[in-house]
Amino acid sequence: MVIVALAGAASAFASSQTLAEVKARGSLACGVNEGLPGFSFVDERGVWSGFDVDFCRALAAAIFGDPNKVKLVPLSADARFQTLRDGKIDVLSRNSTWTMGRETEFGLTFVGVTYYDGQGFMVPRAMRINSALELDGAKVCVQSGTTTIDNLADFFASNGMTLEEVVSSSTDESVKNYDAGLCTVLTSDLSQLYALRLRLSKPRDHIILPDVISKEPLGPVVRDNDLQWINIVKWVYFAMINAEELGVNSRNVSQALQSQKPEVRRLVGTSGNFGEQIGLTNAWATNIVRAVGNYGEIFERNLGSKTPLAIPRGLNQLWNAGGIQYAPPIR
Ligand SMILES: N[C@@H](CCC(=O)N[C@@H](CS)C(=O)NCC(=O)O)C(=O)O
Repeated sequence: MVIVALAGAASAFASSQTLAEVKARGSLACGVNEGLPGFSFVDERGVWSGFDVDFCRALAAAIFGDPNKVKLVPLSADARFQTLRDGKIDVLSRNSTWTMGRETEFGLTFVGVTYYDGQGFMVPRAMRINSALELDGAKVCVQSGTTTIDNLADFFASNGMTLEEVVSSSTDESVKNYDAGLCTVLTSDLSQLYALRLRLSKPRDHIILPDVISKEPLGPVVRDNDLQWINIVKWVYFAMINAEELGVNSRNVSQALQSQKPEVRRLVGTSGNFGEQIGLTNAWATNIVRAVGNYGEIFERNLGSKTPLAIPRGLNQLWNAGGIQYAPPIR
């Protein structure tokens, strides 16, 4: 019995390490992309914005009640997982695809899919190509350390086509190479193709082919050895989805505190103590929504129809509105 009790105490201690460190430091260290409009982008005044950046802010809001208590750490595709493994960041929120190998090889875990994406191709309109199956022999610009480069090889091999890869280690370089005509095709996650097209000298001269050659479930990543931290990051994402589903947003969240609806009360913490059970306060979800909004607001602000990217919600619509974004209930 004594042994069991000690083992329980030891694991409770081990499981709370990351949260304790973040609180002691007074800020969250969140790994993000070095520069991808819509997802993670710093402007000339040094202000960061984007879908992945807002996730970092949501997590800071849940922990500290303050979305600004976050240090954003820009990371290349090559460096991101090792940096997380090494403990230099608390969470990675950087357009990263959930794959089995990334979890097993690095001892990491993806907490959910905040953005369902897929890989596509961009080509000059003047090529008059309608399908990726017409790309036999093409020179393709692609970035190292990504699922993109592996899918590219698989797609060409499985369709009996050859290609010449022009590999670079940053998006900047890939885009420059493509714009300079060093390759005739640029491949990446579709969401990124929309963003990267805006950086070309003549965006209108380029089209995105209709083919989607892979599944790219993108989401936040943490180390796999801290269950409490895994739960915090996971439920921050679920809270954003549940808030949208329940109609709770940044404008009406104060009224939601008066709501008598049981599901809304559990979300905003006026009933139950779900926040405290994961090591936060019961205002955790209210603080998220007040600071950055619900999932739909975050999507629209960064990627939606009123932004230069104008990406349709598609698969990222809620499950009850034609998409597959779905969160377990808070109860
Ligand atoms: N989702 C894919 C691709 C992610 C990725 O890093 N894509 C590149 C190509 S656009 C990128 O975002 N690069 C930005 C940078 O390195 O600054 C993955 O997880 O491997």
